[in-house]
Amino acid sequence: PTNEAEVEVFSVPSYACQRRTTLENRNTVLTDALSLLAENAELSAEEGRGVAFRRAAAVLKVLPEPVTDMTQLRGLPCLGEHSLRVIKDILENGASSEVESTKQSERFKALKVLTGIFGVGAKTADRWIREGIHDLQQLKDSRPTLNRAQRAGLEHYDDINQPVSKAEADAIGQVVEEAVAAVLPGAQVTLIGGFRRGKLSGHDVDFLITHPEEGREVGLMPKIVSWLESQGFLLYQKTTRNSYLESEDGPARPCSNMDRFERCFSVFKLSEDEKRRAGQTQSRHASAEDGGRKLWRAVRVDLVVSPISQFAFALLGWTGSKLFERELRRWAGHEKTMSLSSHALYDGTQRTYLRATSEEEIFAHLGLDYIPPSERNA
Ligand code: DCP
Ligand code: MG
Repeated sequence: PTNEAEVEVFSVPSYACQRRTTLENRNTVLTDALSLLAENAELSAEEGRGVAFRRAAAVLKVLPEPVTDMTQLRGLPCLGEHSLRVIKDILENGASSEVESTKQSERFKALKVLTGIFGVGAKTADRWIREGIHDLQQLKDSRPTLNRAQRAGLEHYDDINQPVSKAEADAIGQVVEEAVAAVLPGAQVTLIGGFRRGKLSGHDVDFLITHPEEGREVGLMPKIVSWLESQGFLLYQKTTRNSYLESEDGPARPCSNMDRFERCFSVFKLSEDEKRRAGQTQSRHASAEDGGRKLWRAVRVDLVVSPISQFAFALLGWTGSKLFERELRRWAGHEKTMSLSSHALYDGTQRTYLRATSEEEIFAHLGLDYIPPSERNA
């Protein structure tokens, strides 16, 4: 629609889970700026501000045209005073002074470098910065006590901070399929996270594993991990009982099976061999030039095992994006008096858990139009 001044005016529903957000984005200059401010807020323990910037960026991601004039933003949801100021600055001056000064700030740069170490969160990075540690050399020189994850993170820093391609994700997928087929025939592996949404690269590779017969997945994760370890695929791994619920704000609790839901954080060793076997690189033989050249890379891989009864919830909960997930839970709680987790959906009005065997059913329970993974890139 257009208004009197003939400027295009957009209309957008307020929850990201009501919108179709593809990877096509006409406003990357604006969304990159707001995402950087979101990241800075998240790294500074200002979660509320982080979410506000993420929501604002997500609204701009669905606009069909580049924003050229502030009047086009009239009536759009989630654009607070602060985000509007940043957008205005960019439209008028080509850049936002706040974004530029954040990018240049020693603190932001140090937080980025230090949290780039797998196993290091904002809290640890902040403590190191207060101790005067701003980069990896200073960290190494200060000989801090590191846990096993952080030691692996530091050792494989460059690899882990290099984006993972879809081809690499698929090659790892083949190995995981092989592991699962070896330890529990009939178990199923699904690529989740950003790659399921159609992204061409990611910071890690995420897989969800289940078995069509309830209960057969019990004890599966340690077996998969042992197989991968015996074949030399794991540079690091830590298997935990799922901690997803504990980190969430919702009170959703599954009625049973929660202890079966396991997660493995790993650093995977992906060699040229696997990529070749997956048919992605030219067939070649080791040559003299390979002397000293590393023929593998480290990749962050997350594995999740779910019982089939919770599979649809796990699939929906682990496909993302993070903002899309957050908005689904906010929609459930605020608009439907329901509580959604990656295990279950609880209806607070009927005081009962709602069953679902597909993502489509969960959207239907929530009174939302179905949004396919490729349109959850909020
Ligand atoms: N997830 C979540 N909340 C968490 C952890 C995970 O909602 N605390 C979900 C949403 C994510 C998915 O799990 O999309 C996978 O997490 P990632 O951090 O790997 O995110 P992506 O796969 O979306 O991004 P990337 O491409 O950077 O890996
Ligand atoms: Mg991921």
